[in-house]
Amino acid sequence: MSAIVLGGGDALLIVDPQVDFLPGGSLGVPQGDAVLAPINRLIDLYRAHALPVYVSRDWHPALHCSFADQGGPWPVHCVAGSDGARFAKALQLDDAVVVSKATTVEVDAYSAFNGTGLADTLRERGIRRLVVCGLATDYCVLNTVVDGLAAGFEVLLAPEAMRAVNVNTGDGERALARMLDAGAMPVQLSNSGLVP
Ligand code: VGL
Ligand code: ZN
Repeated sequence: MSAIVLGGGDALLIVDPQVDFLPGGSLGVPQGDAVLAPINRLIDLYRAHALPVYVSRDWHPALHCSFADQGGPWPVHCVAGSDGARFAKALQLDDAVVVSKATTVEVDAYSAFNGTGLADTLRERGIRRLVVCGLATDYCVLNTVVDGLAAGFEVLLAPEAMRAVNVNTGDGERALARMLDAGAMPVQLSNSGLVP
């Protein structure tokens, strides 16, 4: 299978690769650390083509409505400025564009497009196609992909570079099926780049 040709309209979007979502973190995703090596390969690939890298981060206020102590579904995680909100140290994100999301106390936002202006930012830069990867498949990746497609972007998915929380068994597989259903295309990393 021949590699997908990357060019001017392409960008990489890494969703929430943060310490709290890694094993040992307050909302640790099972095998979440398995995404780090493939994400670094994606970063290298996009940099080699001089293409931009975007990285979103969950960036909650201390009393966020999604936290269990405020009546929400999740343990406290990714409080803005905290150690748990930092990007995984193993990632080479130096020149990535950072998109902070879910920053308001009273609303949660799983999607990197929700309330961030990301769609306009990407359009202004001529970006038409994204590879999306990161954490977690069944929440922030899913919602980011669905919103990105609805906003008119072509979306490629790198399943090897994402992992699911799986609150219910099978959530990750169902999320993947929904993303493909919505029009995303799965890709794999190979020595020659991205292949369908
Ligand atoms: C996420 C649960 C709560 C995610 C964020 O990044 O997928 N999941 N907040
Ligand atoms: Zn969150």
